Amino acid sequence: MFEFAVQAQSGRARTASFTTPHGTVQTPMFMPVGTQGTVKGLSPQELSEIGSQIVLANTYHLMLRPGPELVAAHGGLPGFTAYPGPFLTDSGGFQVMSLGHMRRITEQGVTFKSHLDGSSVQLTPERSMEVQEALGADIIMAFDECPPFPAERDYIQASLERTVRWLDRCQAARTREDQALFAIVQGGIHPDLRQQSIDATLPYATPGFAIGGLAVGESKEQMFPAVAFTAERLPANKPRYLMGVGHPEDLVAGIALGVDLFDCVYPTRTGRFGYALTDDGRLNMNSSAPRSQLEPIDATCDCYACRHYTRAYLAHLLRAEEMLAPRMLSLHNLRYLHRLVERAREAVVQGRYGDWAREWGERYFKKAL
Ligand code: PRF
Ligand code: ZN
Repeated sequence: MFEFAVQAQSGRARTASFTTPHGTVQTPMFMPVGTQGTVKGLSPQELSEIGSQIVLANTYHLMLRPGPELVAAHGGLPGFTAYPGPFLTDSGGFQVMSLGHMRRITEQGVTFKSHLDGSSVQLTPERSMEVQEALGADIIMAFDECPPFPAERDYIQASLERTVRWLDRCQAARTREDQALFAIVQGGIHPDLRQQSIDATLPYATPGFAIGGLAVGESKEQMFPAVAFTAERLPANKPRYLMGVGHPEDLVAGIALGVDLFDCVYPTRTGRFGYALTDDGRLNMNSSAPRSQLEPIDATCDCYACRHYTRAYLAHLLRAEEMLAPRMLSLHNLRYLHRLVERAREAVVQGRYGDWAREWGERYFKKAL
């Protein structure tokens, strides 16, 4: 269980399989975000059809509503949601910081006011493990703190040290053997702080490691060196998960640096807003051009929307505010990212990842509109 088997390598990029109780994940992989136990607008059947292999859900939201006991009464997330594959749950700290108000961080944990009813809630490493065990995902995340950007260096250091103490408490508190606990490396964009976080985190020898604390407002020129620095210091025989990153160009660049897993609301959120991802860049379906275009979003895409609908029809649905539009654009965008990682895996197997990535980037950034 939780075996990570690297099949091929091309530069620092690699392709591997990660075995969990609910199925094997072929990496590199993009995880759709199903915060509330649903990828917005899409059924589990649709997710399976487009090649989703693992779905992310959030401890913070599900703990406040409907509560972990109700999910546990369904046998955990697979029974509750009818998505039969693996889940990963995030630990809650990051969502508290972005959604909860009046939060207070102490050594014990985070106290915050619920965004639903304003009630006071405490989340600690122990409570996060308890809730994540009840939710029953195959991969659970350590309870960490992701400082905002920018933050004082001293604060980032104190925070990463606390995150390591919280990891220690997470490992002591958990009771299930059938869930993989992933540790999260912090340290902002400072190489020495990243190093400190890595040095303190690696001894926990968790079955996977996440790169946290990035994509929080820093520039890409600041983010990627930190990804590169961290990824190359993480063990080669464990999956590396870059949290909250998922624009197409970030997947292509992250994979080149040895990242295996990604998640982001981007494909579904931008889809709901009327944007479609393609090899030629992001298409604005709200603009006037698509209204008369009789071709699919992407003639090479095998998603339901591209096999059945013209751009003109989808643009019409969007303008009429029909709910099929955000559904179909979410479906297409997720399929686009799944095909992107499929192509990346293929390029790795062929030993030409660098060339493939360059060719992909040249076209993606050429931009028609
Ligand atoms: N920690 C956790 N979840 C996260 C992050 C983090 O640092 C990020 C950073 N972009 C996204 N989601 N626990
Ligand atoms: Zn499509």
